Amino acid sequence: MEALYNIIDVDFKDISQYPDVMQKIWNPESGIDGIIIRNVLSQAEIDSIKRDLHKVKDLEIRKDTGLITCPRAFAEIASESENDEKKLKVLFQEMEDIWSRFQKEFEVPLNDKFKSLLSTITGSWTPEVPKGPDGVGICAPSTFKRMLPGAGSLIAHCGNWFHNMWPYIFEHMGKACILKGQMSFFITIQPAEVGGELVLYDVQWKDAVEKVDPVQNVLVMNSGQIRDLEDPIQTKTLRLKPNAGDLLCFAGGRIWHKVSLNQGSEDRITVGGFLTPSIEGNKIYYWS
Ligand SMILES: O=C(O)CCC(=O)C(=O)O
Ligand SMILES: [Fe+2]
Repeated sequence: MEALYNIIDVDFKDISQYPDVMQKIWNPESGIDGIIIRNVLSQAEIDSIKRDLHKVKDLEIRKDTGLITCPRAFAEIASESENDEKKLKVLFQEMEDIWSRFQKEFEVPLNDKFKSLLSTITGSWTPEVPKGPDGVGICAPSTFKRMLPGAGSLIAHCGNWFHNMWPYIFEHMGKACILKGQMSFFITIQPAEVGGELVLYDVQWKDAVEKVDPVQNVLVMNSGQIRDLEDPIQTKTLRLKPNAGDLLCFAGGRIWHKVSLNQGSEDRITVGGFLTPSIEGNKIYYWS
């Protein structure tokens, strides 16, 4: 049976075979939907990151009963800014300060790491972190997500679906980058022992742009049909579960996806964000 999506699986030492794979993932016609790059972090680096995470506990934001982000991610900035430019600037400025603290607290230089990792696969695009309005502050280059045992999961969504949810902040982002078709990237720091899989559905943004309601995993197809994503008869899935130290990039803007419940006894921990090409076509912004 043909695989639902084409996700390249490669060890970091062989990454030179895919110098512009991000440009391909971005292009829905290329036939490539994602890449798992194995072993971008060593066990020693993972252990070090896990240790250092304890130093930034005060920057954790609890999103719901099962999900903690650190530091605050884009969605929180969007809701806290209350569509006010002054508040947005304050939040982005605060993020710049938070990130200089991150650089100090983490022995592994997370931002440099992502920048250099991404630049091996982005071809002519140079990775860069987006700035706030009028160049004030920065977006977080990446954030940690902690999904708690027995409670952590993500409902079905795709990146494009978020753009209408927070029109104000995305209007700002849209001045610098092409939002539609944004991509997702993350390194797994600690996979769930059981569950906690990234589940890609066989439905894309071109097929469906609406859910019956925000919390149920049920889509209203463009044809008007209702599609239950949890019903295996109606919906095929591709389930991915990278190991600790693996980087995954995928077309999360256009592919509907979820994270299944963490059924293990420890946290599922990842660090990552989104990727959007600049309007001029020479950069790729990474942010979370
Ligand atoms: O943590 C994950 O597996 C995926 C998170 C997500 O939804 C994304 O990266 O777009
Ligand atoms: Fe996502």
